[in-house]
Amino acid sequence: MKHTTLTALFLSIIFISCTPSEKKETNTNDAQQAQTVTEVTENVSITIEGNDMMQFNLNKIEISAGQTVTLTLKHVGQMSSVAMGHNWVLLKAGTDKAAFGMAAVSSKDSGYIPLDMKESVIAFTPVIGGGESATITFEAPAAGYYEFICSFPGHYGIMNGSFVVLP
Ligand SMILES: [Cu+2]
Repeated sequence: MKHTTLTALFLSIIFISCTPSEKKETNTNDAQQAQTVTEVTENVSITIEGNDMMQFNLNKIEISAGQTVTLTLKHVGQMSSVAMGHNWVLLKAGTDKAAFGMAAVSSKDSGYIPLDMKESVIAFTPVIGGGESATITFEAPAAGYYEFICSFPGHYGIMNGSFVVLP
């Protein structure tokens, strides 16, 4: 009887002492996996869609500093680039997006990128219509908070979002 109790106690000690080390192993594996993912994602691909309802399907994009971004803008609607054109414009931090959007109205010839505000732009796609897509590649700007818009006349108020670059 006493012997059985001792055996049970001994077994449970083994069990208890095993449990933490198993957990540790799992954590190590997690850390290794996370590290592997970080190494692989020096390049990041993002697809953002615009539609005939004047909407982007994303209002936030998050990437990491140092990444090379391949961004595809896809117009999933059917309307033409004249009636419901979309572009994707990443603005430098601190840019007044309303001022940019209003200046863009009279900049049709330059793809609705106002030439006198071009220094406020980090990256941009051409204007596309329904069924079209455009892909651009650019280096992630410094860690921080940025905004993106569609600068087609009248769209920036609805078609905008945050672009976060993690350190
Ligand atoms: Cu648009």
